[in-house]
Amino acid sequence: MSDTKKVDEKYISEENMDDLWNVWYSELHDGSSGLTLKIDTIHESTKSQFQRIEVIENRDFGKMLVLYGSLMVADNDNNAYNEMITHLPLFVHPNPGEVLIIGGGDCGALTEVTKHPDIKRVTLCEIDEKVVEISKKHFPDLTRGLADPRANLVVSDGKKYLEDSRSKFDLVLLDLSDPIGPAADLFQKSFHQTVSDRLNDDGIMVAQSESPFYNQETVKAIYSNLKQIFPIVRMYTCFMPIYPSAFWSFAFCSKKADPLKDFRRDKYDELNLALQYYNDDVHFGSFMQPQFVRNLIDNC
Ligand code: SPD
Repeated sequence: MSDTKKVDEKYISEENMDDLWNVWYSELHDGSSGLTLKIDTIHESTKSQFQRIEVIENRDFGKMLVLYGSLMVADNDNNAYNEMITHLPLFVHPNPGEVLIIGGGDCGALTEVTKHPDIKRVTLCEIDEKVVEISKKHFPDLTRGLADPRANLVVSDGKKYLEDSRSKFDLVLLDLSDPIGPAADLFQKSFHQTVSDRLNDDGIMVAQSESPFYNQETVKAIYSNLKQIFPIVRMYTCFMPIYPSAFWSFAFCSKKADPLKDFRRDKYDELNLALQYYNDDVHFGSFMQPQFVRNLIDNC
């Protein structure tokens, strides 16, 4: 007599098919640790002339932009980075009129800059047009600033753009991906010197400077180079859960203004911006570093 076994109905019932979705994003930070997120939806998976581009969605972080397998920005985790790279120097520079952003194709930093009414022009120089195009489609809040009449989008290699340009800027923001791939040259000393040459006498440059936990050799090299170019170089940090170690750094580099002495409280109070991360306490607190970070940058 044959013995017929019933196959588990859980796996053949159509209404349960969604529960079987089990697709994960894993980003390794140093080859043995990293961040893993369950993907609810894959919105884009494509390749530009420069890199792979993905837009994926996770329950906690919302839509996320991934370039070459590295998380760049998320609907629910972008305020810290975008507000800190922009508002902090904008509330230090005495009169920021001309702002240049190199990289930043998701346009989050550009949109923050446009919240300052005194800015005359904000130029975004992004090498990969497809990043801007995909960001416009999936991140309408981040890209809102592109519609501002003061926004000027240039699709070009940032290095070439600055080398060919005779323009001078008050503030240059290096809103770069990582020191690999299309942005690698923009982390080098020769490029930082080019930026310094294009800054006005009271100019400020802010560069994203990676994780002080995972990228220690990179951090040391960046700060050692910057200190040879700018009279004032200070690290500040923020909390960014989607980036390696959730602890991210920026190099504040200035020809004159000191972020700890020249905070424009009057302008900060006047604008009274509705922000999520940056405020007057965070302005000062973000320059206070734990000892292991001081050890990296103090004597380099
Ligand atoms: N490993 C990810 C580092 C990303 C830093 N910059 C992101 C730029 C987004 N505008």
